[in-house]
Amino acid sequence: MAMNLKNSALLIVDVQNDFLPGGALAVSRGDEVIPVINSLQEKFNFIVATQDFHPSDHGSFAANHEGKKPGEFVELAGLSQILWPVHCVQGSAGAEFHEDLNPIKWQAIFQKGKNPEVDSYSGFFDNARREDTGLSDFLQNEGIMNVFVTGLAQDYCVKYTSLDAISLGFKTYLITDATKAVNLNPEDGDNALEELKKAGVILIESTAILD
Ligand code: VGL
Ligand code: ZN
Repeated sequence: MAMNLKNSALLIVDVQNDFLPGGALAVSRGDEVIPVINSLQEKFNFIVATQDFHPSDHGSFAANHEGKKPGEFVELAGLSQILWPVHCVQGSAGAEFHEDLNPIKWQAIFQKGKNPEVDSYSGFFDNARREDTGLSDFLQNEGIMNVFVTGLAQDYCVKYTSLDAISLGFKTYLITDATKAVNLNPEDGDNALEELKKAGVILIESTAILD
């Protein structure tokens, strides 16, 4: 029996070329989420995508800190910041959504990570929670109460988007076969799922919606 998707939004997090195989910050088998997300899109009337969209001088890039390599840490916006390879630079092909992902029904795209002084994993707020992208108001104004999260990466942007969605009062589902982890440490993806479950995020498989 398929779920009731009234007042529900599908959230597609960062399904961009740089997070897919061959990209600058590739999630292994990240491309496997695309057909699942496209099938899910047929079931939702309300769909929003997020896009990691950095200026080239972004403080999360190791290349912008002399002598630092990806995986090392610096302080950024008063927070401990892991450094990444240069990725999702505004105007680059790596920042574009994968061409197989169907954008036809998207109501909006929320971009994040545009301020060089702070990173932004969640689609709702930057990591220091200083700025709001407007996604929460956008969903609330449309009467959205349930949020179904998909995309990349499970242990970063998907995780923090889901945690913020819960904290903002949305009933929050993570569709586990529509997300993949970058797994800098091999357990990161599994740990993220545990943390999300504890926070109240409901883990489901796409079949709960598609069948
Ligand atoms: C992401 C690392 C850096 C993500 C974005 O989309 O999960 N991860 N920027
Ligand atoms: Zn980023």
